[in-house]
Amino acid sequence: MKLPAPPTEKSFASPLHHPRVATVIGRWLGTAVAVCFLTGLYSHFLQDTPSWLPIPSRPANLYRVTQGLHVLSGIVAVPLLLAKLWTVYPKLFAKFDPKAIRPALERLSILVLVSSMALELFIGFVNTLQWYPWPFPFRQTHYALAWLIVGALLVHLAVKLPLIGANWRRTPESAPESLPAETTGLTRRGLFRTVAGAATLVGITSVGQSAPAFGPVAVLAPRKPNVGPQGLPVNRTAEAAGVTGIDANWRFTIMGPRQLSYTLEELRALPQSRSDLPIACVEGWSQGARWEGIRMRDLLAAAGAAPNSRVRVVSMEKGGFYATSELPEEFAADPLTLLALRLNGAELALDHGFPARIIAPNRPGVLQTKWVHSLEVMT
Ligand SMILES: Nc1nc2c(c(=O)[nH]1)N[C@H]1C(S)=C(S)[C@@H](COP(=O)(O)O)O[C@H]1N2
Ligand SMILES: [Mo]
Repeated sequence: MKLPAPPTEKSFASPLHHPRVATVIGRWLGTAVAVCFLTGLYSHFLQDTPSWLPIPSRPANLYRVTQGLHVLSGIVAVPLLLAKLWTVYPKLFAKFDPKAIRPALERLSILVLVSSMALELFIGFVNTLQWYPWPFPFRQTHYALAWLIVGALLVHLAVKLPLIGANWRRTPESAPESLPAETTGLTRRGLFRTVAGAATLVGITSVGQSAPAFGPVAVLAPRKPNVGPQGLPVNRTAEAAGVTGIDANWRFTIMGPRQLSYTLEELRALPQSRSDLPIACVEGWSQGARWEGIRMRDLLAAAGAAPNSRVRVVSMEKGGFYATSELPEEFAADPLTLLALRLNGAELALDHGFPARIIAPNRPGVLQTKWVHSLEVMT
């Protein structure tokens, strides 16, 4: 019996596989990847600040916007990546000479690009579901993969530059819109609308986790930002963190030029300030809230430290990544930064960090340490 001949690139005659289509969808995907990469870098540097990079504490809502965009662009990139792969998959059947170096390197770079991007989008999405089913540290892996993607993408763009240039603008040969919708029954315009529509739909139904106006249609958003005690979600409960509350011996301490110790009653008796600031979680959800407590700079002044001191914040939580955090100079000095005792008009719920937590402007939620019991002045 004779087997039918295997398909070749020419077997896929639909104009939907034309380089012009790959160029158009590639531009959309490239835009999503660029937004995702830059906002991701920003988030990474806020959490792991190199000493040469001073990050300002304002605008107060900046991180809420950048991280909302990060998760949004990552989600939107999924249908765009699938569409891009579908457009170019006939290339898999192109004749391939295993001895020729250049095409082999080209294919290798595409293999690295596609697999690292698929993995990056997958672990990022799984992270928004608060699910960490792998043994490696998420943030470092996500960051390393991002650079791998950027490198492979630059190689890919350089290799394809002539083809991209030839198809950047619509020309009679590149966009023969009059061609019948041959094999697929879909015109190019139809394909573009379908892909743009799918990307918009997943975007609109998930962005509500950080943009309240889209809350009612946020069916894809894993978190509803207004659901939780005191109108604010909880990422890690006190129980999960092994924190049970306080007893009469509890003291809040500051280790600075002067060592201070306060009971909760004494903290409540200090001058209180109010800050309207969001919790903006790296996982994409964010929610604004009203916080009341003592300004960090006032606490530092009481301890005899400069208002722009670096401060180590220590939680009652034992161990784990979030048990301590560091306030860089600008964040400690910002008048909006509080040791918060109250949230939305009531004493902090235990799950929100009772008796005291940090709230500061323009910061990832992971650094808004809960159940704080001491501050250490570092400079
Ligand atoms: N000690 C401690 N603080 C913590 C956490 C934690 O696990 N332990 N989680 C952080 C994260 S990831 C977020 S998003 C915010 C959420 O604050 P909320 O639970 O009050 O909304 O708290 C932060 N503070
Ligand atoms: Mo978070």
